[in-house]
Amino acid sequence: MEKTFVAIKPDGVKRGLIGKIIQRFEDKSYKIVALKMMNVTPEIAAKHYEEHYGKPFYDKLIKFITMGPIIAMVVEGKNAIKGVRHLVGKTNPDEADDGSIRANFSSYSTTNLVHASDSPESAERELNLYFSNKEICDNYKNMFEIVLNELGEE
Ligand code: FUP
Repeated sequence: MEKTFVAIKPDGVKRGLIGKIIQRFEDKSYKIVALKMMNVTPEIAAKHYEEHYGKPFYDKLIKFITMGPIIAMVVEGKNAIKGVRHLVGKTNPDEADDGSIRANFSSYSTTNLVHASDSPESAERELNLYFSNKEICDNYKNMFEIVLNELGEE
């Protein structure tokens, strides 16, 4: 099963949307295998967003992600990296698919609620930036897996 890194950004936490956002991933069959609330330090923020260093929106992005706690998560499931990105929607909520989290809950590219890894390489890097191996609890099956196992599917 594929693992991806997801964060509910400070706007999602402050707006009381933690439960609603997590529900979207669970509804779709994905399994939460690690979860914590934390403040992002400037050092972690710089590592997380190093690909954007020097871009016009970089300073605001770092200010925003460090301005209050986030919910950091590892989400697991079949094709989870692509699937979670699809549920989250495009960076600019005005261009995000109807029904996606960003389309439903935001109108701004800066305060777009959720981060989700965009490739297997990013998932690996971001997961290791925010979590240690012992914080990953993937030793349980959710209901989707239990039913699929009964059918003989992985
Ligand atoms: P995404 O993968 O959809 O989170 O988007 P990017 O990695 O391209 O951008 C990371 C974050 O930078 C976005 F979530 C918000 C911020 N950003 C802006 O504020 N303005 C932009 O034009 C692009 C990105």
